[in-house]
Amino acid sequence: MEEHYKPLPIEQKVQADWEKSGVFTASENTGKEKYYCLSMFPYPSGKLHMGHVRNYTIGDVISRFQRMQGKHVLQPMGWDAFGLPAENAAMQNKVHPADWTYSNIDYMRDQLKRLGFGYDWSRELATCDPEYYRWEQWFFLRLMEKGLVYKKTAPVNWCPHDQTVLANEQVIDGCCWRCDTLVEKKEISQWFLKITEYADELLSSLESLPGWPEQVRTMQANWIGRSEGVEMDFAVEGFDEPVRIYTTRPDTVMGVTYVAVAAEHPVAKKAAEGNADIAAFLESCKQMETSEAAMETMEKRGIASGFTATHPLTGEQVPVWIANFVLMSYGTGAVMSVPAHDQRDYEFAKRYGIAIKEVIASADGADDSVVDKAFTEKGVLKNSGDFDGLNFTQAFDAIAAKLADLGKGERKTNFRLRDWGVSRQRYWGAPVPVIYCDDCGTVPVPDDQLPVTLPRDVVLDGSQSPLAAHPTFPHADCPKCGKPARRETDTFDTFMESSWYFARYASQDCDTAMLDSRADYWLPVDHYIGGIEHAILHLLYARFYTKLLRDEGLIVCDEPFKNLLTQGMVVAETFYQIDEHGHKRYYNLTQIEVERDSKGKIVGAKLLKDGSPVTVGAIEKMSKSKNNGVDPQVLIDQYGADTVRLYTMFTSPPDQSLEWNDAGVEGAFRFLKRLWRQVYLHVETGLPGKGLEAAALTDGQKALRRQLHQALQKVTDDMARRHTFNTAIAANMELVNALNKFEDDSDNGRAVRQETLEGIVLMLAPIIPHAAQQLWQELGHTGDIVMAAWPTLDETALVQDAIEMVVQVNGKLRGKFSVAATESKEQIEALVLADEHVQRYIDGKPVKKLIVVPQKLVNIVV
Ligand code: ANZ
Ligand code: ZN
Repeated sequence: MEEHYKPLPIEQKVQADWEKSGVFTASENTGKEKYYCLSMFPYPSGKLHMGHVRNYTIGDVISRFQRMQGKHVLQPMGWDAFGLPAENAAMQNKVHPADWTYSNIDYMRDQLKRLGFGYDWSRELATCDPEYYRWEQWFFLRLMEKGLVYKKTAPVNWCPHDQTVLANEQVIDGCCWRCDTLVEKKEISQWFLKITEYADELLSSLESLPGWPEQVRTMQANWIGRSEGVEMDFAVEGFDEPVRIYTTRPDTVMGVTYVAVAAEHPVAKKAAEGNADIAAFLESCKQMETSEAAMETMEKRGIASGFTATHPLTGEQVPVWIANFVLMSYGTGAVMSVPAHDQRDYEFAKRYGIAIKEVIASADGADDSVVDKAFTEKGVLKNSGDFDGLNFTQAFDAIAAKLADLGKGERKTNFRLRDWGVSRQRYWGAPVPVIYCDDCGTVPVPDDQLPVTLPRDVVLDGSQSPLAAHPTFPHADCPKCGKPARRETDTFDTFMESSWYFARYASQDCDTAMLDSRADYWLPVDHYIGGIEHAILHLLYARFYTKLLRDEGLIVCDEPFKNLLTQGMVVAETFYQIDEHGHKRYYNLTQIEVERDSKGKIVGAKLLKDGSPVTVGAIEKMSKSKNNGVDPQVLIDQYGADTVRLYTMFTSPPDQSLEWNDAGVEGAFRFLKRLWRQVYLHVETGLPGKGLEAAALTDGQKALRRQLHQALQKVTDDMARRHTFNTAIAANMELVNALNKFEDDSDNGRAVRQETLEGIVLMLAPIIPHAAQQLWQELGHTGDIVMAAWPTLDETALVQDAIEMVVQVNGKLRGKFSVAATESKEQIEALVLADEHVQRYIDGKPVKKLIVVPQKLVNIVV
């Protein structure tokens, strides 16, 4: 055996062995329990960053651990390969998006292999491959047949100078990133998927996911935003149709003092005719941001429409206002306003001098005065005629029934969730497979003409939609009547591809169908690992797609991901100088020299190139913009993959943020060297000839075995249930320390050392698979540790037969004592009192009190 740990040749050799034996190629073996472990696939941006390394190490550790548990494991990998950065790179570097993407994939695939991740590479897929997106197009047409897709106009960011649609990230401070022209909102016709049809199920089946973090389920539930309420009609003079409002508080209906409508509401439009002030107000609402965060904080403004509405229950006339906080896209685009019990309505009423009428009293004597703010709690009705005295639920039911009787309203459930707009006016995406014919209308591309592939020869200059501007792509013959027609030039949102890739891995090579029976074998994914930034959209769309695939009869499961682990961010210090324009200029750790105090904390920094002082900024997520990334490749080259894997798993539990620390990497490397040395010293003197003789174990041997099996018990739980790989590693570090002090070269001693080393190597194999493989063989095993079984717990080793107890006399520590674990309290008392040493301290005085705390201490008071 080599005396020193040399990671690079070992890793190369071990990886070549895996490649040759194909251990990670998964088939559909029905004899064993399957385990599908999946990490979110990367966007092929160029090279791996530390966040990827962490994410994929977690997934690999879980996969390898489950394999050692005897499961039949699938762990695939692929590429989320469509998207805007490829188009930007194409413009900057004059390289085709396809070439850029595929060469990035090649580079990053090598990096993943270099890290030793146990992927089944035979199932690799890239979403920009026509063989992948053809099935997405095919499925879209199935949804179209079912009426689950439709077209409607929706606003986009539009640059009037470049005549192009901009993605949100291409709008910088309201201007076009390319030419700085002020961006406008433009309404264009786009494709939508009816996710709202599944809103109820997407919400209710969250309950079937106990393996998801509570926080993520809450985020999903809030995003779906189910609310139960009532819709009711307020007749408005001069309109044939009454104004229908939506409220979740019908119990407050007697406190309505005005009605408010959105700027896009028909009543608002009509009011603006011939009224310049109202028209100007409506115009100013157009520039408004509609994000929820912006809505919360913006100034509530409005204007009286001049119309009045009739209260459906009292017949009273109330004014109709146009208000910027009422959204046309939610509910009915109109609300009944109850300033006494809604804070927003309250502020609005105060500002514009509108009446406030209190109708809810506190049910539990709390302060319900409406003096400087609304009383928004649910309570008991007052000033509400026949409804007085009812509580919220009673009032809800009574008022809903009354409105229904009068034909003026009904119960209604609403969702905050909107339908999913999937059209993008970009090049690097899957084409929407539709043709427009003047005679036949919107015609789907026939299945046998799929995939509709992207043309390669496009002009990418950012000034127009490349597909629309292509000389031939937009021209197609109508599949129905054969006349010249127009091809759709929108492409799909890239979330479309990432919503079903996990299923396709199961049937990756199937060229006759989107999925085959293998999908049912592998799905659902047993463990899904990825960033918290995907907690809402990606996961929601993937869940939605799963239900769509199920309803199309392609799979049977209802939910795609049984367990979910959301990894924390990788964060690091930032370093900057302020330049002559007052802007922060960030420097990478490699460009500066840091000064640390005795505890290792950074206290100062200067620039390497000129020694000028650098400010140490906040600790932030590693990112390009803060220039605080650490290139994993540099570390892999220097220390090897096992050290990088060990470091990322040891530094913090996977769901918490990992604060980068170079010294920690060095520490991880030193540990591997120590472990190597222990095996080396053991192996060099010849492997033990005999197994251990249990009956003849000494106390020291028993103690080491106990520590080993206690560690095994803990590590198994850490790996399987808690996913705290950091504490699993720490337990093994302690074992290595214990071995360092274990100087027993008897036959039994050597056998115990062999057992301990094997235990450590097996327990760490999921984390440091290359070193583990080599050490496993040095310890005398021939097979591949990838397929080795997880060590079995020896319960008898856990039994402690001698316990160290502390003896105190009058509160002072007077000695330590080794007693048999089976000894009774009385026996211990007798033993202690008979001890010479203790006798000296008792000094012939009568014993007033003697307390035995089992397994810990004996306290004597004299
Ligand atoms: C009267 C009322 C009285 C309300 C009261 C609340 C408290 P969720 O739970 O989110 O569904 N609302 C309805 N449509 C709206 C729209 N298009 N834009 C802005 N606000 C709208 O919220 C429903 C509540 O939000 C409704 O109940 C309505 O105000 C408002 F003491 O009606 B409420
Ligand atoms: Zn036609």
